[in-house]
Amino acid sequence: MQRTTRSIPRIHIFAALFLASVLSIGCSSSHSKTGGGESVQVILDEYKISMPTTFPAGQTTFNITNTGEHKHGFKIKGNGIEQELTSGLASMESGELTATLVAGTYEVSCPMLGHSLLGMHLTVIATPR
Ligand SMILES: [Cu+2]
Repeated sequence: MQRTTRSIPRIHIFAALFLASVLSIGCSSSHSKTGGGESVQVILDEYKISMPTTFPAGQTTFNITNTGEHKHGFKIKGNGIEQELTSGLASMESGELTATLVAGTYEVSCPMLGHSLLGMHLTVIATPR
């Protein structure tokens, strides 16, 4: 019988790290201050966007991860601002979008065709500092 050395596939390590970060979102504040602004975690899935619905106005970096199986994107619109990820995120891919938000209400959605209608849209509020 042949002896084989079994190594843990890299993907499992990434999955474990990712799960750990998702779990930590659940039990701690999901936005935190970094350098110049606030960072907000966003999870995209079929067909919903999970993120805090209120966060402080100002420079905001959205750290976006697609945990779904399909390609998803991220768009934020409101108060004269309209920004979106330059490309969609494949399954388990992450991206970052930084926007300077004045206090007010914004519409967040997935720009992929039909996804907003399937539930990938959300109203969020940037609160005055
Ligand atoms: Cu989508």
